Amino acid sequence: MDPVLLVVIIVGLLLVGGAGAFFLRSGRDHVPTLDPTTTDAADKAIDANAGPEAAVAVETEPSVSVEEDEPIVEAAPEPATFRGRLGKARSAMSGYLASVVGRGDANAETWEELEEALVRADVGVGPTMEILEAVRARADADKVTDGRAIIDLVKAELKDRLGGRDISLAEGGDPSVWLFVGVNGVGKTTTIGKIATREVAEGRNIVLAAGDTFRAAAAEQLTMWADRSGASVIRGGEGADPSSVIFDAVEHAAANDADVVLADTAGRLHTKTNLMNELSKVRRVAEKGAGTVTETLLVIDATTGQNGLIQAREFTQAADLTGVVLTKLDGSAKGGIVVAVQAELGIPVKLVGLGEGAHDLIEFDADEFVDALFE
Ligand SMILES: Nc1nc2c(ncn2[C@@H]2O[C@H](COP(=O)(O)OP(=O)(O)O)[C@@H](O)[C@H]2O)c(=O)[nH]1
Ligand SMILES: [Mg+2]
Repeated sequence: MDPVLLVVIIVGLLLVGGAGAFFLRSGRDHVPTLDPTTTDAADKAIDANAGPEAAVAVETEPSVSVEEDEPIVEAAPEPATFRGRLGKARSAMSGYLASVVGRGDANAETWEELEEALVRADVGVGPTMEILEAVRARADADKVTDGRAIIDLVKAELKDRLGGRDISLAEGGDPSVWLFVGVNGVGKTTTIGKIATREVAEGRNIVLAAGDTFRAAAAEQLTMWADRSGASVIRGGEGADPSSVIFDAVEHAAANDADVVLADTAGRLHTKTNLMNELSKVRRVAEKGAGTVTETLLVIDATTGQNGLIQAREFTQAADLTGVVLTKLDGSAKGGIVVAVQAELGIPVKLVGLGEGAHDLIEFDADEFVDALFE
């Protein structure tokens, strides 16, 4: 081969390869990472393995550094909506609903299909029967026979049952303390991070309490969220008494005029008595000083469906719950669990997690939720 041609080919290949590598690299550099190991803040914590006097580390400075010559432009986050994130739940029901609509006038199969649709969405057998009974009565009274109109009655019934609750997060302490409880992995720490992001953006002074002292990684994860949101975090060492960490966080909040302490807890559920003792101790100690516990929120993972309800019953008996945060509704075909949770527990679903990002948390709006589920 002509040596000149060979050189041209080699130079060409090098140029193409170099450009490719450059784009890959710069692309990667702009991807925000959620990996807790990337924060060095965790290393600054003082390890303390004991009692109420346990030393705690205070993190207030975000450890993010931005290089001047290469500004990081983060795209504005797409706000999470029910409509955008409930695709799985919607498709679990859509076949049955289409069949009901396609039939026109209702017959016995219509009611069976509606039942199947609601049970598939994890509304629960009991609530499904109650809802359909009410809808049947309404349809009879109003002489409604068309399938689509009956679906509208189902939607109206669901909205009635789910709506009209106070979903605000109560305050009134100085500081207020919001406790987050629930079994391991449901999304407590992530939810705290999301709420911190929202509250700090509204100009509020927020303190996170790393009350899950069972695993070192839990405090690191919370510290990462504190860094990202601009909240401060109080943490103890691995195995420290959770109550003492929360106590210290309340003290820190009071001394710094903070508005709210968001308290993380471990999701251990050895026995019911154990859980009850632990939660009542946390609450007592949190209120020992200037703080008042104004919310105790149970976090439930929507993908566990009816199993989440079993956990919920345990926690309802162990603590005075004020609300539920239902997480991972984005990845769940079981959106109807909202109905089951409210019917069974009688406490409102206040917030819903629709993803892993900082902005993927929305207030529970019954009308929007039902419309998104049936669209
Ligand atoms: N898709 C999705 N994932 C979530 C949501 N909330 C939490 N997660 C993920 O669930 C996992 C466990 O969350 P974590 O907050 O550590 O749970 P904790 O053990 O209760 O504190 C993590 O991978 C989170 O990113 C949500 O609303 N949607
Ligand atoms: Mg956690």
